[in-house]
Amino acid sequence: MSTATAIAHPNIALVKYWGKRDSVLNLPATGSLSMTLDIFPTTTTVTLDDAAERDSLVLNGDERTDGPAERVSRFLDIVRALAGSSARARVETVNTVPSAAGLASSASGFAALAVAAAAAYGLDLDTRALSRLARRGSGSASRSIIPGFAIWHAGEDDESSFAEPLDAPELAMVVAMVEKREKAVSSREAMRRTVLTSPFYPAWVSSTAESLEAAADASRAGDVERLGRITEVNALRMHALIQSCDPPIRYLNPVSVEIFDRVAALRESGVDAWATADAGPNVVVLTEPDSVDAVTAALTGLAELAVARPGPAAALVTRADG
Ligand code: 2P0
Repeated sequence: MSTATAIAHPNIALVKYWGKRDSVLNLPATGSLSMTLDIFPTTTTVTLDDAAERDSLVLNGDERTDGPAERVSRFLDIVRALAGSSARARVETVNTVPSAAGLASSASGFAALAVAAAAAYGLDLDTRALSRLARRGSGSASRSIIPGFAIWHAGEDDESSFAEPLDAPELAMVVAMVEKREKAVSSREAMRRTVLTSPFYPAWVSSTAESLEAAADASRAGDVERLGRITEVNALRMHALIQSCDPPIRYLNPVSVEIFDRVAALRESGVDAWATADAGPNVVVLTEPDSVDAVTAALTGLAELAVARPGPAAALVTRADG
């Protein structure tokens, strides 16, 4: 039985993906820009089983038959179609990122699954094809295929929507884990609701496309300050957009807001630091490596903290034919 194991890391977007143009192909309304982290890896093993009638999923030691298992099985259907195979698979995955807390476990999860499943089914995919494949599982996973900084091009179609590396200055992130509980509304549902109900959505799409251009230029030029400013503005615009849904959704809680305030105060005192947050209450502070200690000192007592630097590409660890 063919088996393969892969490791991938989560990523945090500086310019966010929020809204789809095509939910079958997972094509985003706009491109996005992120840093893949060197912490919280996901390790996934895919083992083909010719005798099995259905796919199976063991997630963090628990056999699952609910939503996550169905989502993995639908993803494997895409891999099987590419490989011309009908073999079912057993997927065992261990996430070290706190699951479903807005810390992008689906990004590392589907990036690791894409790499492991492609290898187990005998596909020889280059980085671009792996990024496109990971995108089908979860949009943000397209970026976790790439090491360090990545830009995910919105593209026109399946072929042109992929992530690739982007030159960037030396940066670090301080992850403030405000809450590890499962969020009330999934990103997927919240995105759908945003597109359907927010009157601000068209403005979000046009302004984010502009922010992406500006952020990519700033990143290539090594302009930390400009990149940081765009990051914080884009995050708060995304949260304002999400709050403008009907019924409304609010991911930031009072502790999250307090962290944004402390980061603003740090900037007043001359420290280069900017806050961002995904679809949850956790806040991530973008800063320079030399300022990590000042940021952690400012946030101590508010949340559990973890320091991240740019991380590696999603990678195959082992592969064996049985
Ligand atoms: C991002 N997020 O750019 C944005 C910011 C959360 C907030 O991508 O439906 O899990 O699987 O494509 O990638 C979370 O959404 O959504 C996300 P799907 P995904 O990181």
